[in-house]
Amino acid sequence: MIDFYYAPTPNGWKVAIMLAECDLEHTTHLMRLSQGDQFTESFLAISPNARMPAIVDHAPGAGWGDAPVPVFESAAILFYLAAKTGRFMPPPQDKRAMKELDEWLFWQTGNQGPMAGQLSHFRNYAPEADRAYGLRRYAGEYDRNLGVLENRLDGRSYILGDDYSIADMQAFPWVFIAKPLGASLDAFPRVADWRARIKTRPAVRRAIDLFKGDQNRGQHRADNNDVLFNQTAASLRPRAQD
Ligand SMILES: N[C@@H](CCC(=O)N[C@@H](CS)C(=O)NCC(=O)O)C(=O)O
Repeated sequence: MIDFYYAPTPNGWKVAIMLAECDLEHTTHLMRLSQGDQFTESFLAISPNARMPAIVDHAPGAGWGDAPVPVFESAAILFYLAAKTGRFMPPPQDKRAMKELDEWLFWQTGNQGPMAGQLSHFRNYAPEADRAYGLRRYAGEYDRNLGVLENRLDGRSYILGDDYSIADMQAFPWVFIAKPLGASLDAFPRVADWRARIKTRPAVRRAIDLFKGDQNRGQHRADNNDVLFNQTAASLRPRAQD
């Protein structure tokens, strides 16, 4: 059994997609990020970066010992679940394909994800007066990353080639919401086709609908919520669970 710590955001969807694709038995724990669930002592023990998604696998299987396995960071979770199930990753003996999987998981984690996240921040949550430069900078970086993906999809149906993999699950959610981020996919036809192919998968539909009503659609912002925004190291002082 797997405990899944989740909020309905693009980063949460990545793992929700994989759990649904693999039909893995799990319990979803909805996190109220605007109220500080990410800073409770019990959650920080699982995810020291105070971010969801995270999982705890209570039946990790051969080679892991008896203790439950906690995993934080979406790419690490997807990789862990792919290795556990043997699904949505290349055969481990194909070293070149595995190297490419690593590259695209790291690319998303270090580039597309944070740039899109900052674009969303400056578009939806930053104080009005402080928006302009950040919006310009991260809209440009988001666009640049769409260009990287467009080039990669030249001659490929999916990021690693013919087969849909965890690299696609990792990158899809931030492309899925291009329109609300103020971006158009018109200049990126391969990305648009790839997005359309992935969007129709039943597991993906289920994942992006999970706790949809609990999305932060601009109601918790930097000017009205000092738990989710304006964080510093002091934010990491564990709070009691309520
Ligand atoms: N690189 C991380 C990013 C995770 C992340 O930024 N999660 C956000 C929600 S989308 C979060 O938990 N935010 C809580 C907070 O900012 O306090 C991953 O891919 O897992």
